[in-house]
Amino acid sequence: MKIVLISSNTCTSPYPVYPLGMSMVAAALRSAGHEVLVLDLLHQQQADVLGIVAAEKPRLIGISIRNIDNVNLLNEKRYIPAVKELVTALREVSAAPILLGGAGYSILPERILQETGADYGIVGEGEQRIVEFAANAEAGIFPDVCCIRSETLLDGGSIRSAWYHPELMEYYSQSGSLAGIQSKRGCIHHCVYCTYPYLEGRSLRPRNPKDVVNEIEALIADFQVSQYHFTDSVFNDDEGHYRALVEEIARRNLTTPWTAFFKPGNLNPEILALMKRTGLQAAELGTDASTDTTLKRMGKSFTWADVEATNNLFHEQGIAAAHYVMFGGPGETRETVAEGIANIKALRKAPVFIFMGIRILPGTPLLHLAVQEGVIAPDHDLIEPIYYISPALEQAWLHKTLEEAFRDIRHIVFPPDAFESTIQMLKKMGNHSGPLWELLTREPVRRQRPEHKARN
Ligand code: B12
Ligand code: SF4
Repeated sequence: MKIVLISSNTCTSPYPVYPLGMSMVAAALRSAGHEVLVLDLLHQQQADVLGIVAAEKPRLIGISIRNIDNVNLLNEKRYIPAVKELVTALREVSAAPILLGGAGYSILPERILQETGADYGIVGEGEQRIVEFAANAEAGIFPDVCCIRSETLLDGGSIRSAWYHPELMEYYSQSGSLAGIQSKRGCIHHCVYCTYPYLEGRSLRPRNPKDVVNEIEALIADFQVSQYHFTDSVFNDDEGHYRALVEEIARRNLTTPWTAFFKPGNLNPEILALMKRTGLQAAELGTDASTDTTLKRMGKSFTWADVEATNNLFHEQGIAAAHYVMFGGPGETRETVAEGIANIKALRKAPVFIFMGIRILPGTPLLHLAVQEGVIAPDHDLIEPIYYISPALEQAWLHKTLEEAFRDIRHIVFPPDAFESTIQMLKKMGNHSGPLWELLTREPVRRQRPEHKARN
C-alpha cells in the first residue's frame, strides 16, 4: 500500500533536527512491504507537499509531530496551529485517513487529535502499531478508538535502524544538523517535570551495540556524516549499558565527533578518556537545578557536589560540557536563587544555559503539584504553554535577578536563546554545525567588519 509520511517540524533552533522517529517508522513500514514516501515541511514548501500527495494518491497519510512548542517562556513558539492547517489542506487534496504520531503528539494525544482534526494517532513508539494499522487499513478495517496506545514495547534488540533518506540527509547536513542515532530507549528516573520516561518507558531497552555501531558506520560511509548525536534520554545510564557501546565504537577505531545528553555523576576519568578517544566532542548535562534543596525537589538523583565533580571531570579531560539549569522550580525561594547563582558562578568555566520556569506537561508529578499549589487550574488546557514558577517567587523579580546575576558573564546564557543570533551568524558564515556552545568558553572572535558591534 502506498503511504505518505510527513514531518511537520519546522523548528530550526538550536539547529534543524533530522526526523529520526519518522524515519524509524518508515523503515518498519518498508520492511512490511509498503511503498513509503517521506516528505518534510522544513525541506519542502507545504504547497509542494500537497501537490505530491494529490499526485501520488496514498491510501494512508502519517504526520509526525515532534514539538508542541519550544518550552521557552521568554520566547514562546507554538507548532500545533501549523499542523492543524496542514491537516485541513490535506483534506482538500486527499481522502486518505490521517494518522498522527511523534513525541509531541504523544504528550497530548487526545487534545492534539481534537485540535488538528486528524483521524487517528499512535501514542509512543510507532513501529509495531503503525504496521498493524496499515495492514488493517489495507483490508478496510479501522480501529474503534482514535488514540492507539502501545501496550507492548519493542525489546532493545528488536529496535531497527532508521531509513535515513538520502535527500533529507543531504538537506539536514547542509543545514548544520547533527545526525541523530538512538542507542537505547527508556529512563528509570523520576524527575518531576520530565516526560521522557512516559514517552520511552520506565525500563532501559538498550539496542545491541554492534547494530548501533553498524548504523554509525553506515551513516559515515553512505552520507559522509561528520558529527552525530545520541538521542537517548540519558547516555550514561546507571545500569552502564553505554560502556559496551563506547567499547564497540573504540574497537572499530571510529573517531567521528559525537555528542549526547549526560546525567551528572556516575562517570570516571577512564570511561571519559575512552569516550574522548571515540570522538565525544561535547556533553549536554541535564543539571536542571542549582542547589541541593531544589535538586531534591526536582526528583534528581544527584547532588550539587556531583555536578561540580562531573564538571571537573569533563574539564580535566578537555571535553566541552554545557549545563542546562532551570530556576523557579519546586521549592525555589529567594534564598535558593541566591545560593544557586553563587553555585553556578563558582563552577569551573563551562557554558550554562539558564531557563526560567518549567513547562508543565501532562502525566508529570509537576502537574499535580502545580494544581495543588494553585499555580494552574485543574482544567487548564495544556496545549497552551504554561510554566511552573514556585509560588514563593514573583516572575518579574526572578527575571530581573537572573538578568543582573549573569549579564556580564559570556559563558552563562540568560535568557537561553540570547546565544541564538550568534549561532545563526556563524552558520551563515559556513563551516559550523551542531550545538556551537563550545565557543562560549573560548575568547571572542575578533571583529572583522568594524561597522558591526561585536557581541559577547
Ligand atoms: C534528542 C532530543 C533533542 C536533540 C536532538 C538531536 C538530534 N540531532 O536528533 C536536541 C538537543 C537538538 C533537541 C532540541 C529540541 N527539543 Co528535543 N528532544 C530530544 C529527545 C530526548 C529525543 C528525540 C528523539 O530523537 N527520539 C528518538 C526517536 C526515534 O523517537 P521519536 O521521535 O519519539 O519517534 C518515535 C515515536 O514518537 C513515533 N513516531 C514518530 N513519528 C511518527 C509519525 C507517525 C505517523 C507515527 C504513527 C509514529 C511516529 O515512532 C518513533 C519510533 O518509535 C526528546 C524526548 C524523548 N525522550 O522523546 C526531546 C523532545 C522531542 N524535544 C523537545 C523540545 C521541546 C525540543 C526543543 C524545542 C527545545 C529547545 N527549546 O531547544 C528543541 C527543538 C529542536 C528542533 N529543531 O526541532 C520536546 C518536544 C515536546 C514539546 N514539549 O513540545 C521533547 C519531547 C522533550 C520534552 N520536553 O518533553 N532535542
Ligand atoms: S530529566 Fe533526565 S534523568 Fe530525569 S527523568 Fe528525564 S530523562 Fe530521566
